[in-house]
This record gives sequence, C-alpha cells and structure tokens, in this order.
Amino acid sequence: MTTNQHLSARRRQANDATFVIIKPDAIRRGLIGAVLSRLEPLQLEIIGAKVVHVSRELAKAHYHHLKVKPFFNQLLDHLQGKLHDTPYVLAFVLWGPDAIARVRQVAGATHPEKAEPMSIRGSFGRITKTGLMENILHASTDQNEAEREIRLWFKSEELLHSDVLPRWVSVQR
Ligand code: IDP
Ligand code: MG
Repeated sequence: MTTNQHLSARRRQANDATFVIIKPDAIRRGLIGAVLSRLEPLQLEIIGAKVVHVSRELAKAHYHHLKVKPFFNQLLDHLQGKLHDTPYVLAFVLWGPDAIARVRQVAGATHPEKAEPMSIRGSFGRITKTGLMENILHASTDQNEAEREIRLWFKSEELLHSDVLPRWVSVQR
C-alpha cells in the first residue's frame, strides 16, 4: 500500500456524512447565514447542497418515525414551509471527522428551551403558542438515519466524491 492509499483508507475510517436541513422558520427569519456560520468552524466539507421544494410525500418519508405523534401534521406543514410562507428548504450533506455527532452538538437539543444556550437551537430556536418547535435545523442523529436521509433527499450524482462515502451512497438508484 502506498502512503496515499494509507491516508485515504484512514480518511474513510474517520469520516462520516451527515444530513442537514435549514428549516423554513430559519429561512423566513433570515438566519441562513447565521446557521452556516455556526457550522462552518467544524470544517466539514459540503459535499451536497440544494434548494428543495418539499412535497407532502417527502415530508412524510423524512419524519416517518413520528407519524403517531399528535404534532405530525403540523410538523409536515412546517417542513413544507406552509407555516412560514417559505416554499423551500436548504438541504446539505456535510462530510468529515465525526460529522454526525459534531453537527448534532452544535445544533443543540430538539427543544429550543432545553438546548444549550450557545448551540444553534439554543441561540435562535423558539416555541410558538401553538406548540410548534421552530428549532431552525434538522441534523441526522446516527449513521443509520444519515444513510436513510441522504438516500431520500439526494441522488448519488448530486454528491461530490461519493467514492469516499460508504458504499450505500454510490450504489443507490
Ligand atoms: P430532532 O430534530 O432533534 O432530531 P426528533 O425527535 O427527531 O428531533 O423530532 C423531529 C422534529 O419534530 C423536531 O426537530 C421538532 O421540529 C419536532 N418535534 C419533536 N418533538 C416535538 C414535540 O414534542 N412537540 C412539537 N414538535 C416536536
Ligand atoms: Mg431526529
């Protein structure tokens, strides 16, 4: 094995890909730049980025694990931008060392009032009177979720250097 092959093998082991959405509440409030500037110091690579008009089907598939919850329909409306008059979200795949856990840490806890104050959700998130969590962004929680979400939202040809990602990205579709 050459030194370069050794290095790329180590990169493969140490890095993971995570999926992030800047939600409609953040877009409506002009917080795209603020969110990205909190993520940028992690020095992850943006290997996928796009504007997505979220269909009901995509919203349902994304949040399928919450379909029994009383707030499910509101959650779908939220992701579709219906509650903020914002007909799109920004979706990203970020790649790098320990990306999933580090992005979750910077994002903060789900409930904005319980999130660490310096986190993105702790800094900018809020709960509305109707119980809507305007928590600014979505970020994958673990490798299985990241895999499922990246497959759901991105085609492999929309991702940069998918050869360094796990095999599931390059074989999809
Ligand atoms: P996460 O976004 O931190 O991963 P999940 O439990 O996966 O949290 O929930 C997905 C989204 O559903 C949350 O980001 C939030 O928008 C919404 N949500 C979760 N729990 C509640 C709740 O108790 N009330 C209202 N909305 C909720
Ligand atoms: Mg989640």
